[in-house]
Amino acid sequence: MKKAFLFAVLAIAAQTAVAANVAKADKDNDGTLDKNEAKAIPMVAKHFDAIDLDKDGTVDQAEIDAFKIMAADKDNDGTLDKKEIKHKGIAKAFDQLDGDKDGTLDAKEIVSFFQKKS
Ligand SMILES: [Ca+2]
Ligand SMILES: [Ca+2]
Ligand SMILES: [Ca+2]
Ligand SMILES: [Ca+2]
Repeated sequence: MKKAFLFAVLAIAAQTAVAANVAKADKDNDGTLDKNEAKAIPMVAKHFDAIDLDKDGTVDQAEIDAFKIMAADKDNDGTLDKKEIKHKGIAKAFDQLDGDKDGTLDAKEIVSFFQKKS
């Protein structure tokens, strides 16, 4: 029990840290980071084009969260199958998120998970 609790706390702390970074870097407070604003977060600046899934030239929190989840793509095929997903909320919502019912989640399907939440 104790261990599970600690993991939950750590997970929340990690999420809050990035959320705070995005808010801080978002100089014009429009809820997204453009390339200039993203320079404040090296991880985001480095992977900007990969993170910007809808190619609107800005990245938002949901896109950044989805990008981090995609790091679990062990076989690098660009999608996550049920075995690769470690995120409990996504694993639970897998069938709803899998819009094209191909049995895997791509970054766009994962982004919708975070967009629904916020
Ligand atoms: Ca902005
Ligand atoms: Ca975008
Ligand atoms: Ca995969
Ligand atoms: Ca799918």
